[in-house]
Amino acid sequence: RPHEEGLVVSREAKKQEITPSFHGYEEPLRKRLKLDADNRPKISLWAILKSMIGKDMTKMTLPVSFNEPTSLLQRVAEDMEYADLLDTAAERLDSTERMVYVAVFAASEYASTIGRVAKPFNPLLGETYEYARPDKGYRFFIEQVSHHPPIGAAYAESPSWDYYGESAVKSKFYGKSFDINPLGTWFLKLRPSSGGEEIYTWKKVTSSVVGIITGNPTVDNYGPMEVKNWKTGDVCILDFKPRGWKASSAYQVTGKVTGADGKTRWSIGGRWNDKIYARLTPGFEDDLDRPSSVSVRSQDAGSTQAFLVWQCHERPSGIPFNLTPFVLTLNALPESLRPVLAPTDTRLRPDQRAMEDGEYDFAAVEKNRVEEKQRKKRREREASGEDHKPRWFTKGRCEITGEPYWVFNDQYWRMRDEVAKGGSWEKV
Ligand code: CLR
Repeated sequence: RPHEEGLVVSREAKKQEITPSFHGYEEPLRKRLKLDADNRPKISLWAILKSMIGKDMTKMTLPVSFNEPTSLLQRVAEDMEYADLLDTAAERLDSTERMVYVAVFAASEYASTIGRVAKPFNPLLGETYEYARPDKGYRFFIEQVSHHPPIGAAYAESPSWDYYGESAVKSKFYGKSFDINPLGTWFLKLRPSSGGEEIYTWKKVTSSVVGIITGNPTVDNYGPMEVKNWKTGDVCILDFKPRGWKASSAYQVTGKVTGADGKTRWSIGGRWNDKIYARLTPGFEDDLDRPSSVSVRSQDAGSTQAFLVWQCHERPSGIPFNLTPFVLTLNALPESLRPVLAPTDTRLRPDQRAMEDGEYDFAAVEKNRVEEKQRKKRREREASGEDHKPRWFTKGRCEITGEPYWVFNDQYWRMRDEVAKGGSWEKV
C-alpha cells in the first residue's frame, strides 16, 4: 500500500506496519569509532579553496582528508536526533502548541552542524540508507534519486508522524564564504492524539561556512523559515540570525507562532546550538486550560513564563571528526543488521568505512574506484538512451499544498521483511 494522500492511517495500524523493520537493530547503540582521534593532516582550507571561487560543491575535487565519514544521506538522517519533539507535538491538544514543538524540531536540526567543517561523502546514484530506532518507534529511509543535480528522497515514519522531503542543495563558494542553499520542501504529517491528521511544511535555511580566509572556518545557519500548518492555518516564522560581527548574535533564533486569526500566541527564542524557549502571549492562557497543557505553565495559574522546549544533547569532546554521539550510531554495522541490509546501503561503502577507520589513503583509492564505476554506468545509460529510474520513490504532487514531492512506494521495508524471513534482495 503506497502512502496515499487523504487516507488517514491510525496510529495503531502504523505501529503494526513499522515494528517488523526493527529486525537487525537489537544490539546496543554504538558509542565509539575504531579510531580514538582523527589525525587528519591539517591543511588550510583557504589554501585549497582559493582557486575554486565561483564553483559549486559538485565541481570541487578535494583531498579525502576534507571529508568526514558520513554521507549526505546520513546527514539527512541526522534530522531525526530530536524526533521526540514530534512525539510531544502530537500529544498537545492545542494546535498552536503543537506548532511550537514542530517549529523547534525544524530548528533542532542545526545543532549538529557545529564544528563539522568537512565534506560528507557524495552518495552514488541509487545509494540508499535506512535507520530504525526500536527504542523511539521510528524508521527512516532515503534514496539518492538523482546524481546531477544531487537529490535525495527521504521518508521517515512513526506511529504519530511521517516526515518526508527532498534533500537537494545549491552550493557556491564565494571566497569569503561557502554557501549551501537547501531547495526542497519538507513535509510533516502529524497524527495528533486528539484525532485527525495535519500537514506542516517548511524549507531549510542557508548553511554557510564562514571564516575561511581568516583560518577559523565555522558553520553558520541563517535566514527566515516559515512553518505552516495547512489544516489550521497556524504559522510559525523563525528567524535565524546571521553570525555577523557581534558575538552575541551567533546562533540566535527568534520566532512567533500565529493562529489562523493572525494573532501571536507564542514567542520563541534561544540559540540553535544550545536551548530554545517559548512563551505564551498574555491573554491566551484560557485556550490552554486543559490537562495536557499543565506542564507549560508554572505553578501559579495564568503565568506566562518562558519554558524550555528543547535542549541540545551533550557534545562530549574527543569524538573523532567532531561527530555527535547520535552520528556515531548512523554508520554502525552490527552483525545482526548486515544480513538484512540492502546491498545499496551507505554502511557498505568501502571508502567511507576506510575513512571512519582512519585509513585515508585507502579511502581515497576506493572513492575513486566507486566513482569511476558510477561514471562508466552513466556513460552506458547515456549510450542506450535510458533514464535512471529511482527504485523506491516516484514523483507525485501533494494534493494539499500543490507542491511536487517524492512518493515513497513502501516496497523497501516490505522487501526487507522478506529478506529477514530468508529471502534475498533482488538486484537493485
Ligand atoms: C544542512 C542541513 C540540510 C542538509 C545539508 C546538506 C548539505 C550539508 C549541510 C546540511 C550542512 C553543511 C555541509 C553541507 C554540505 C557541505 C557542508 C555539511 C547537513 C560543509 C560544512 C562544507 C564543508 C566545506 C568543504 C570545502 C570542506 O538539511
